[in-house]
Amino acid sequence: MADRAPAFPALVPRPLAVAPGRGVFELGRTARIVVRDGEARGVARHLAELLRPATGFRLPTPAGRGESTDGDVVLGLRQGERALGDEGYRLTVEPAGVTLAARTPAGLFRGVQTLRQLLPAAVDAPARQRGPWNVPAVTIHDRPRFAWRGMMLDVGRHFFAVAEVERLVDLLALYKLNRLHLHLTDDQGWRLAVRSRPRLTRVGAQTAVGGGPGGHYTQRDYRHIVAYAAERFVEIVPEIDMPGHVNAAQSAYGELACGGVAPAPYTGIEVGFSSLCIRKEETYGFVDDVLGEVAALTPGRYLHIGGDEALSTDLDDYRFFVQRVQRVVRAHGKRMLGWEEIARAPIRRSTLVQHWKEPELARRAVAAGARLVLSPATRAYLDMKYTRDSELGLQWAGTTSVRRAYDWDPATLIDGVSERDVVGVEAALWTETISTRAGLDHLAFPRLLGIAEIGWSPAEGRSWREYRARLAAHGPRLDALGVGYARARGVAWPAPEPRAGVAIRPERNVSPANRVG
Ligand code: TNX
Repeated sequence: MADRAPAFPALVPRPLAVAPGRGVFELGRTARIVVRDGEARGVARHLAELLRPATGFRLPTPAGRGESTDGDVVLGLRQGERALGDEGYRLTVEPAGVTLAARTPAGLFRGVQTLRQLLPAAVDAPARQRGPWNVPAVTIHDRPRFAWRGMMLDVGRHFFAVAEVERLVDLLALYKLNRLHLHLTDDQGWRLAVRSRPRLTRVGAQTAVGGGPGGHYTQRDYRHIVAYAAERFVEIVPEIDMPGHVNAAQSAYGELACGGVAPAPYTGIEVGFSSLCIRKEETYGFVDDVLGEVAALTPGRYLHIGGDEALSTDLDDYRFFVQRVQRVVRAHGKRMLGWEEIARAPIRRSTLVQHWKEPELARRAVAAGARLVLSPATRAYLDMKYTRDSELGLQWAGTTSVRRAYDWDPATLIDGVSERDVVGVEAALWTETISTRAGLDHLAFPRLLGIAEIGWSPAEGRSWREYRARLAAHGPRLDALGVGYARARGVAWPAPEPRAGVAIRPERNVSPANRVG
């Protein structure tokens, strides 16, 4: 895939190695998705479900040692192939059939996304489309550069319903992202039910930025999101932001404030004014109850304790708090993760630190032996405006074009921080200025694709010139999926095509989301 080559294959993220073959595979009406190992059955079913609506094919998923025949897609696990790693795969497309091999179901799942992206974009439409469903022959070897490839969604400032979150999980999966960090609590709202402290949501969830109605996830809702994500090999990372950003919690339980008086709900967008009462023992009963329930609900390995912008917490108190909470997280069997400010406190080597602004704090974390998740606000904050005249978004870290979100490298971002200090990258979508799917789509897409590629693809060979041609080819796919991405300048987006067989009047092809941007 040299710079001058056409954007084939238009895969995002760019795979490690692509070798074009001879001829074309056509996915036909009688194709089957044959599974060689029971463990891979779920992935085969998932692939069939992805392809059925647009193709209209049955795509049965027979298990067992069954022979495959011409025209089938075959999924198999090869535990022995160490070179494929935990998420890598090898995809072979020949005129006679498709073979996908990986060491793990997760690897097969990542490979399925590649096959999906090799098919015409219309395969991602929700209703029957005209074929043919051709894939040029190719062999792809692939594995990720970083283990942590995430996105954060702030459901505290504005609440996003379960269906919206799960739709986002589907989109993360398409681009091989594997973490969804949910910022569940902030000054403006507490969004997860906690059985031992029912007022957190009964009172603390009723507000949002701008005074909207708020909302929250029941524990059942949250479990549903976790399971939905797990089926797509996405790990949910829950964040309970402390000791700052706690106005909603204190509005429900006044004893969490040093003065013991519950503040009024907050619907503005200032930060840094609230703090838990650090030297009160009750505070730690609260922390233990909340983190205990969140840990029990979360099969993932990490609990994010926030720790950012605790501007009204005294520094010694802050250090004391972080150390104490670190013990609570461990006692509940999880690894702690926090925003970069936690590097001001003594932290364990196993703690992860999320860089967003200060290089010095990233260096301090590394000096303590901890590793970093990189979310530089000037690159990976999806809530920054694209340009000065963007309607949505903030601007405190500058404007972030599609190019700027793409054109950086984790190994050279921060002096004194090298590749081995970095577990990966995470895009962050704060929601002060958005409350709808359309707003989310507009800010996240297409910039999220760039972050996904930075997390997955090797640095060598990545260039904006080559990437933007591949990115353009994702416009029709995002259109087919109903994603209202920003058709930002600098990318030669193909004209949106009316969907064959769906409707004649163009208005009916355009979801409300597409009208933004
Ligand atoms: C900073 S980044 C914050 C958030 C805001 C965001 C807006 C970080 C850890 N804290 O509270 O929502 O800026 O871009």
